[in-house]
Amino acid sequence: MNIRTVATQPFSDQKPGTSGLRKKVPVFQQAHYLENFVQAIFDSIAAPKGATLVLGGDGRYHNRTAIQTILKMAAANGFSKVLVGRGGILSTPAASCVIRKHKTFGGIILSASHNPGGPKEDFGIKYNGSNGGPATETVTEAIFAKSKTLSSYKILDAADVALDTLGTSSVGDMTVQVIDPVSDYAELMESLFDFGAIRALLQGGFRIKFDAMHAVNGPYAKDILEGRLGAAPGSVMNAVPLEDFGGGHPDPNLTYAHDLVEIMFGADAPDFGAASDGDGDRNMILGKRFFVTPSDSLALLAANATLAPAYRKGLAGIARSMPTSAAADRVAQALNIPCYETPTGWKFFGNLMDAGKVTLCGEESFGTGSDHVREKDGLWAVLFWLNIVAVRKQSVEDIVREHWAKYGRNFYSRYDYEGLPTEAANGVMQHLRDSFTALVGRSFGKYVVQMCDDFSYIDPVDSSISKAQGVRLLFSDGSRIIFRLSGTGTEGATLRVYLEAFEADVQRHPLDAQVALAELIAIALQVSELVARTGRDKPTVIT
Ligand code: G16
Repeated sequence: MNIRTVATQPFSDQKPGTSGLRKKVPVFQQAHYLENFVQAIFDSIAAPKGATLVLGGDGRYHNRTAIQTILKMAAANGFSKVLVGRGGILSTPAASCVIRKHKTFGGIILSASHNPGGPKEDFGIKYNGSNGGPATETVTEAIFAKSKTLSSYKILDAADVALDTLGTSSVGDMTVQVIDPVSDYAELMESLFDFGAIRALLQGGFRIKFDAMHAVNGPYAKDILEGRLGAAPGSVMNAVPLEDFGGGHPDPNLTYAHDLVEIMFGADAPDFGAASDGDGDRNMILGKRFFVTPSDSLALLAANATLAPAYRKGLAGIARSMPTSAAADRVAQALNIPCYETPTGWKFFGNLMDAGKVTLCGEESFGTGSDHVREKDGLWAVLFWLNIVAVRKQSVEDIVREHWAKYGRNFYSRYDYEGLPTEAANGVMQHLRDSFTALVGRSFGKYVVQMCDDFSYIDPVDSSISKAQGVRLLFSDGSRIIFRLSGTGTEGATLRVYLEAFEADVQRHPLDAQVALAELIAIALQVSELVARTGRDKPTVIT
């Protein structure tokens, strides 16, 4: 066994973003780049000798190469066992499930989530701790600090491991166990939802379409939806994970999941449609010619939670990220349970779930999940919806409309300006911060600015403080405009503008969110000087 200590120059650009380190593939292909970051992880987490690690990714380009490197480094760094998904595949929620079920020390997930894949596209890596959730701020900071000062890393000279057959092999003294990436996760889903009721729904002619977008959830959806639940063959489309996601952008929204959107808004639309992203943690829910916003989806799941076996006893609380609409807050109020508002990023929910303060969490960015794992979970959300539909025996649209009639409707939309020059995007944010004093009290037609701030959060569990999490303009009628820079892009900057207006009486209001939000959109553009400062007169994506 030959452990080599290889000299590395430190890298200064390995700061993990909202969800791990994400860069273009050629950046990761630089000599020692991946190795430097992996060593920084191993040095920061201080795993005891003999610890077990989980390893897998969304199957994108560079996944297999990176897995071989990480296995050899894990062996050189004293791990005794690594559980790897067959073919190097593990969806993000499945990795979280495996870490928890097998009580491992932690896991490494290789993914750039919803970003495109391929030789010139994105790759990513993140560390999840023993609770199955993304590394906390403290661990993330430690990894970044290490990555800037390392002078060497440890790696074992060994042959590559066969990843495509189940079973065990060795890398030096370390055991590598290739596991079925789906089975632990599928069993967990069966324990949460009423599979009998969903099966009966599907047998009764309820037609579904799930777009796996040639990403990681294909095998999971095939096994669970078509296999265990008996959905018609072909209900799962784009089911084979491809290294470049078939050239698509594996982000389940109305723009990028256009194949599915065409089907669901077409003449022969199925009753239910859904999609998930590159690593399987995001979801989009559609009814027949009907889109459910992620914010509404969270509120709906919370309001109907007791219809699913796992949540029959009710919810401890709900958490949503700050830009997510307040629809869930209204449900929490009705249920008399707490609702927490956190910064964007799933890691903020982990503490709340570990402390038993919340059961359901959700984000406007197509992420919903619960304390069954510590990641958001795309297929889980789909099964939850199917469980609710199976019990209520109503269409998705009817369920949502009844919800609005009861709780009122939070009209919601997000405008994304992708690939902006970083300086221009920062300029918009700074201009807004400089305008706070002038804005407070100002009227724009019926909208009066009541408060402006840059959101900051004190974690109720560990008291850590996260500052500058997004500029908020709060209006006296509860409407909101939020400006925030994305933490997941790899090219330039992405500026997101989130718009929300509450309407208690849905009968009185136009049904189209863009119509309902037109005035707020105009205000957002006016106060931010976005068009002049960025040269963009249109967003790249509207959801
Ligand atoms: C990641 C985090 C999410 C967060 C999202 C925000 O998602 O896991 O919790 O909502 O980033 O993205 P942005 O900073 O671009 O608005 P994912 O699916 O990329 O892991």
